[in-house]
Amino acid sequence: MPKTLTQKILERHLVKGEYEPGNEIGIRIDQTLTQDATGTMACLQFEAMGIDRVKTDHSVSFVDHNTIQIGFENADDHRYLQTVAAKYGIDYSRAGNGICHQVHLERFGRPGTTLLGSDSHTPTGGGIGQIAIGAGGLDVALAMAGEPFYLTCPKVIKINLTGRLNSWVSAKDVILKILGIFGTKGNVGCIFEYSGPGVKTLTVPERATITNMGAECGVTTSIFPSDEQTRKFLRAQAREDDWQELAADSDAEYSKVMEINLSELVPLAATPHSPGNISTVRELEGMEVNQVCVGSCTNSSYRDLMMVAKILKGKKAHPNVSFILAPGSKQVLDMLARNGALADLLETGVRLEESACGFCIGNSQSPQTDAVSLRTSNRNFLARSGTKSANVYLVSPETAAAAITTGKITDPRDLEMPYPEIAVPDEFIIDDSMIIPPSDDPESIEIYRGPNIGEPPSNDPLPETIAGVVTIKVEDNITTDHIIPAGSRMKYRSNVPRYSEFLFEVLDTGFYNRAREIRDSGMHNIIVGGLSYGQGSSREHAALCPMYMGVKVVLAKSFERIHTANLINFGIVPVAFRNEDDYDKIEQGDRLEIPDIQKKIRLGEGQRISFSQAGCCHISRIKSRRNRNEREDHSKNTDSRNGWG
Ligand code: MIC
Ligand code: SF4
Repeated sequence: MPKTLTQKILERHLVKGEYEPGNEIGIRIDQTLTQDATGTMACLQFEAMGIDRVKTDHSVSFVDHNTIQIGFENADDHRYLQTVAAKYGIDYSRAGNGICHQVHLERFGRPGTTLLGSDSHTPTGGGIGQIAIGAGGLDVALAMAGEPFYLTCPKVIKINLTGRLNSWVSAKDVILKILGIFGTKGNVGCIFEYSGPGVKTLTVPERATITNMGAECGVTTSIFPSDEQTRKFLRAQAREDDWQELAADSDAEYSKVMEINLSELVPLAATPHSPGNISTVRELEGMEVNQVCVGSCTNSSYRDLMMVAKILKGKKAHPNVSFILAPGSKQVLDMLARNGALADLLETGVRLEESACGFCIGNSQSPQTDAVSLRTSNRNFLARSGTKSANVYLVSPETAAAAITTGKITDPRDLEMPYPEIAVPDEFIIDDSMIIPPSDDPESIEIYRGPNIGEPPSNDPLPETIAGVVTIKVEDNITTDHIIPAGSRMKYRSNVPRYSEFLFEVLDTGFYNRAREIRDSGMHNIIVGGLSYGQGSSREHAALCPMYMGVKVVLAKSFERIHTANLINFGIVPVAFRNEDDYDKIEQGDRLEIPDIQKKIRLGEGQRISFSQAGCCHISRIKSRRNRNEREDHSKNTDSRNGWG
């Protein structure tokens, strides 16, 4: 029976269930990655399991998100992570060594293995032929403890690549095209598997751009075959021994096939405020630009930064454009420093950030009010840049570079210069000195706990009856950035009570006070959402903080995968409306009762995701707190508490 590449790798790792799309399966995890913003919680959870040493082949703890140290909190977290890594057998990649996905691809990813990461862009590893999946910190902590990772056995969608990219069109345009086709919702439970003659025209870093941003479609992951391009990349990383050839059988069957002719693609952009809003750059050209940010785990490889450096050589950043650059890794920065490209970039007037997530997560370089900001990153959700009024456009490094010199959105095909050719170097500079291996004497390691490290809050058992109030009703496509912002708030990740104060602040600053009052009155908080609730990141704080505030149920039209798992892990029941029109019948402030909830979950036969998807929970409204007229009157009231009390 011919097999897809996904099936081959998953079957080799299967420890529970049968490989059959839609089934719940458990897989063995070979490698894990954590980053600091999700990693402190994951490490606290791992510590609580009382295990001496991680049980994976390889676990790495990266510091890349909270590297701006204003106040003691982030530095305390870094030190905590370093001591945990030393004690429990984890490699520790220090702040400044680079973004977890970029560094993992360069130094650790191995074709044919499984990687679980507490970050939604873990699928970057699919560029090297890994089944690389993003998850919440608790799931990653369990994988570090040797437990299987449970997931819905995915439907495999083949993306058949033909042709070859034209000059000035690059991998970012490929994934933007795919986002334009598949959108950001409705793809839960699928994997994109790349195939076809176009695959061999793409290098590993280009493939990694595509698999990285596949996360925005909501798929479980994306994967490329492992071929001569993969071998070349691994050889240049002095890791050829990690290579193996991997491909789907030529007659494998897929749940769907999508043809993409690379030769037909043109420069594209994702327009505000979703990576799924796709336009051609041509349609946007002429728009004045205030800021251009190059970097992030999507587009900060050697290839991408060399492209920008070569396009800009001898030119200056436009006076109205603030040009920011964050190299993906120390390796990339070393390469640029030694081959002279860094000097070329400095001459343009670039503002250099350290090798880290930087601007991408809004903890630095927030643009001016109403700015147009062009970024090579993967998410342009409302307010994620740190400036709510800013309009962020996601583009390729080529399109970014064009705007840096012209000060306007410019189709890079109009630049009057030959297209720079950037090959994968024969040898990358290998210097792993910022990766600290675990201690040989773990018993001697004392875990450092600064005042910022709190115990993860615990939950009460799920009651038989949920009797609660709809504290907030939100629309479709609510991302975890809406639920709990990152940016300048992220330093409270290890302090759940404090971080919870920022829940939903992008949408409704009254949420926290309402939720606190309802919780303290002994009632449960209920969130009502639309389609694709919980898009975006893997941050479990989008469940952990609501749990702390007494949220017991999220009722939505549909949920995204990682967020569903996080809700369940923290004892919040995700319930899908059986009939989507019921969404319109519920208002903020309504009281709802869900009787026998535990029984209903058991009837779902323990299939945690199918429970919510089946919508098998019957909801009865016991009474509406106000009638519709009162609600309308109330909407004129500016009291942030929304009249509850
Ligand atoms: C993101 O890009 O949104 C993040 C910040 O990397 C998150 C993780 C986090 O919130 O810590 C992600 O993608 O999972
Ligand atoms: Fe970091 Fe941005 Fe990548 Fe998230 S998307 S891991 S914040 S670079």
